[in-house]
Amino acid sequence: MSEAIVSRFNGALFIAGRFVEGSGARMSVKNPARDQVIGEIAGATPDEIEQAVAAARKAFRSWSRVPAKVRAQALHKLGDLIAADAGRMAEIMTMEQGKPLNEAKGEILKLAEACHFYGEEAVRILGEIVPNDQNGFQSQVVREPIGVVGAITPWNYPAELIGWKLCASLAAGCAIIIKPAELTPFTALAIAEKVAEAGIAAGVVNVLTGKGSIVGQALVEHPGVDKIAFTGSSAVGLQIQRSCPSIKRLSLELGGNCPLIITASADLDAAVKGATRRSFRNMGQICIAINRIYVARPIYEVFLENFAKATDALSVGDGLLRPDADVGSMASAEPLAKMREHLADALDKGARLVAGGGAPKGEEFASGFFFRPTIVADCTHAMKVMTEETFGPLVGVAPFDDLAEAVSLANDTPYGLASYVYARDVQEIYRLSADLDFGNVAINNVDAGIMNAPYGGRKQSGIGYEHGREGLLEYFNLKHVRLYHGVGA
Ligand code: TXE
Repeated sequence: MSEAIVSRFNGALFIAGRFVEGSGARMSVKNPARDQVIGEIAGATPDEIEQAVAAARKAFRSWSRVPAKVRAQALHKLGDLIAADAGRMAEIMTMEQGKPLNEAKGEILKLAEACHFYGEEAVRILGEIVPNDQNGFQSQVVREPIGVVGAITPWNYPAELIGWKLCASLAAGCAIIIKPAELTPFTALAIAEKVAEAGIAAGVVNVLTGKGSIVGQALVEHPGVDKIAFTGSSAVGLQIQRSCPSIKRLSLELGGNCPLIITASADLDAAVKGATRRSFRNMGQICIAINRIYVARPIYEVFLENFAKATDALSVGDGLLRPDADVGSMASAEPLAKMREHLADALDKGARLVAGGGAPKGEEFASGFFFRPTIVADCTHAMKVMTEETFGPLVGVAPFDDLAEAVSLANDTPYGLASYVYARDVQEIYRLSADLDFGNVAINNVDAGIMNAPYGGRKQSGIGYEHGREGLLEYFNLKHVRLYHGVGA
């Protein structure tokens, strides 16, 4: 059954409201848990890219004039359709990405939530009347949709990372061309199918599959694309920023290397629970995953012991066969190789292995990209695990002696996306929330990104915001209208 649900998307592009068969070179798509080919995509050709841009430009002219209430209704309908089909869409995601089915379903439901959130926000886009410099004048500041958005997305959250861009575009009155990651194109095409079912006008949403360096880059360079909304590696983000041939709005949601600080006042059980969840969920393939943990020296060993126990208890499994597994397969061979390299580097430089360290044993794990969630202790910043984005189920732990040292270690990174704290002392909490140089600080919880608050990084972690009202405002231009009405002049 599973094969059939992706094979109908084989070679498909979604242009001007229709699925069309792509004429470009084919690339196969694999189920990483079994290293098995499940389908193929067509790399969009220059001609097909032109067709999508033309369709989006045409659709933008009318969609931007559709009343906000009608756009909101479309978003709510889309959210309902996605939620109603969450089981099947999750299966598609698990097949191409490797995360356990229940987790994939949770992600699809989050996509539906984003539709409803931006459906509500769509009707609350207000302008401003600003105080003016002379009598008889009025200054209106109005928000107008940017135009055509190119959304370039990665494979770790194949639905949500499209969803934030798609929903904000729809709410704002923009048209969008989505270029999903090569590893996870079918989730994107399944979303396009829901867009069509929701009756959203042709061309408002388009999906082009293919290589980032060709199709993604073509969108970056195309004069008909007004904004690029990108999530992915810092290296590609920088490449996009540098290679944009004309002035274009950019939002870049890039990599992270996220610290967790656990002070001596922390609730240790809560800290262990939070650390286990946020280090290993989605096999650590999250830009806001906890990568490194600094623990107050008096509780260092007891934390390590409990953290190792909780980590060893995590279940690993083929996400289709074991929907409720804690973690599944990594998405491909590359992130697994990078994770192994970071582990070997840490061990070579004197780190102590306290949990995991290898692939699980058994038939189920014979051909996928599985690895047991792994903890290394006594780490230093000479080790890659503490300074680079591992993007895998590996976390480094180190002790600290005072809060200033913990802050300085936590901030010692080119990234600035998310940081975490467990502490009960109120002064420690205030000080850490002020001193951590990250766009998100989660204290006594590990949910750094929620739908109604802005989410974005500093330094090499990117520019711009997603989520919340700020995430929507990124899809508008401001226009100042200065009006002379003569009254009171
Ligand atoms: O990302 P890429 P990948 C990090 C993480 C991971 C690494 C590589 O460290 O191991 O990035 O992952 C498209 N012009 N993150 O390879 O290469 C590409 O096709 C335009 C962090 O998936 O950045 C895909 O659609 N587009 C991150 C998208 O960019 C280009 C999430 C992302 O690809 C392009 C994922 C180009 N020249 C990975 N080259 C996070 N912040 O969550 C590639 N692409």
